[in-house]
Amino acid sequence: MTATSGELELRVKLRAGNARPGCCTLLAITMLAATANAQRAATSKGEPAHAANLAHYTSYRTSGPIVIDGKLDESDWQKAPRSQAFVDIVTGQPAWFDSRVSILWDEKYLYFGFRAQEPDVQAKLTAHDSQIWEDNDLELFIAGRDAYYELEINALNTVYDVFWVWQDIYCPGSPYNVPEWNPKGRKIMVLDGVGGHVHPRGKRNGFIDWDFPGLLHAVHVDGTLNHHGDTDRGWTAELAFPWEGLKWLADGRALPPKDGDVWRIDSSRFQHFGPDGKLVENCAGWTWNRHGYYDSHIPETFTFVRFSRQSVP
Ligand SMILES: [Ca+2]
Ligand SMILES: [Ca+2]
Repeated sequence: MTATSGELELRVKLRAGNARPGCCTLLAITMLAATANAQRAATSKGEPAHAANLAHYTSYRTSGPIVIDGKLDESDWQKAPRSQAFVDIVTGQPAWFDSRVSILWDEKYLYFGFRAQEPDVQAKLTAHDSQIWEDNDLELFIAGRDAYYELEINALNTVYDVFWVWQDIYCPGSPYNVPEWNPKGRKIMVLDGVGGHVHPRGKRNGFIDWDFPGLLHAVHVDGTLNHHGDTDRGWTAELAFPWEGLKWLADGRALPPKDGDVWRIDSSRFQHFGPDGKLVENCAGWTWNRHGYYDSHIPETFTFVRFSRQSVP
């Protein structure tokens, strides 16, 4: 993949001309329209993208320390609710391997713990911010009102992370009119959708050169990495995000959250190899909720994660 004019080409064919001029005073209307358009688009295809069909998850506080070593052997991880098994991103049909996520938190961190069944754990990419989707990976998205964060990780513990800002929020008075989110001279991607789907809100700037401050991450392989002659059980990933790094997505919510605060979060997995170990023609995408399109970047389909101040029951 070559970089031109500071922008990376995307793995998908981008469609031009879909951006709308932004205006902060019309933001609420814009958001409602975007949501309504997304729902209409989904309805016209019979897709369950509306909120009533999305998962709700309760994230509890930890009762003890979480050691970021990739192993989910802390009692809090053992007791924490697990998501439903990820399903096909387009159809909602069951995936051929089991993948689940749990989310915990404490005063300093937001924690993710992934469990991925996998009989042949493999990965090749080792450079930070390389194209992790070319390996089998686990992914997460955390959405705010006008921006969202994306992370991908492979079984070598290599991370790709990007902070995406919707272009329509760049206007006078916007909190994103600051040097940190000025795309000029930055290594960015511009995306209006993935896999032929175009989001009604239009384009967003992806700051690939932004790295989540203070992120801790580790993986554990339950089996042998890149050894095809045996049968593995899978791999787990464990991540800790300092709350401070989520300030751009808080939209006035407290960090750490107050009891009952709700955030929109997604988790997913992309899988290049079938149950027979052979390369599949089209990389499978499995998500917490069905998206209806082969597009991870649809915040309206993200799970409702409610934060509880209770310890894990
Ligand atoms: Ca651990
Ligand atoms: Ca990055």
